[in-house]
Amino acid sequence: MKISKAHLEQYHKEGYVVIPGFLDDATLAAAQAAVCADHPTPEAYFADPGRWPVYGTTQFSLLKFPFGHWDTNRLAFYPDMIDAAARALDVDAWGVRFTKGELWAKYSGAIDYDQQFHRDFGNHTLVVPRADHRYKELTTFVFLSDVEPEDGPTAVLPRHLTDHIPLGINRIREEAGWREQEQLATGPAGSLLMYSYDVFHRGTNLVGEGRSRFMVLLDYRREDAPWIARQGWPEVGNHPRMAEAITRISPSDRCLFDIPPPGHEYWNEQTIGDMARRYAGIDMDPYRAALEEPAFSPG
Ligand SMILES: O=C(O)CCC(=O)C(=O)O
Repeated sequence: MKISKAHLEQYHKEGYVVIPGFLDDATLAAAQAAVCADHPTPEAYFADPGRWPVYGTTQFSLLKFPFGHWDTNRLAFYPDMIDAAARALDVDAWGVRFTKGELWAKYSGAIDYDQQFHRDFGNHTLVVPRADHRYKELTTFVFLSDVEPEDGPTAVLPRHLTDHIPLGINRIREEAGWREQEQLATGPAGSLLMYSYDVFHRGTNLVGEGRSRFMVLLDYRREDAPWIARQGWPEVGNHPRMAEAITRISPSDRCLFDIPPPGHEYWNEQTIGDMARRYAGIDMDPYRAALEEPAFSPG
């Protein structure tokens, strides 16, 4: 589902928005089935939590992109996601960059998932957000399971409560009564949470028996804000799932990883031919066509 103007306005005004029904049913079902390539199903986990000790050693029980299955990886390129990112960041689709992907599973009782309120920019950039919202980063959480209050929803402080706190500060003390004012990002599987990296939020604990939460977290920035980064994509360049993604996605989606668009001077007969050798099955025709038509410009 394309996000609406009202969703975008809420994202800009309060720094976050939850959009129920964002994923279409088929994409959601395929992604839910694919999660077990990387994490145990709730049935498998709760049948024998001791078999999965990693979930008891850290609350960051997540896998970084690329994940173990195309059906979770492809969420990063879901057309309505790229549309949402482009509109939130005020660029066209060719101008969006992908900065982080995480597939995060949480199971109640494994560990305490409670967090302090923080703004994400602390480990997303070495500089600070701008108060006029230029060069924003967009964080998204794609809900692959229903998230009710007892399922550890992300808790957010709407921007109007915290805008007076200088943007050099990325943690706030708990005793100030913030928890009474937090909003819980709940929603059914298929929902999307969007928030900005200057918004205070925190992870909450899963309470109750046998609860679990599965999320895909995808972050995006504008092409002209290279100081925002979480993952260096070449580092996973030899991962077979990365090669699969680069092969399958469109030229504009490849720009998400800073691969030059068709028509860029990087492309010549040699680089086009050797890309086809590196990525068996990749369609390099758009790059070849742009060689023959130098006036081509993306978008
Ligand atoms: O998992 C969540 O709901 C929030 C996590 C978070 O904010 C973080 O780890 O920085």
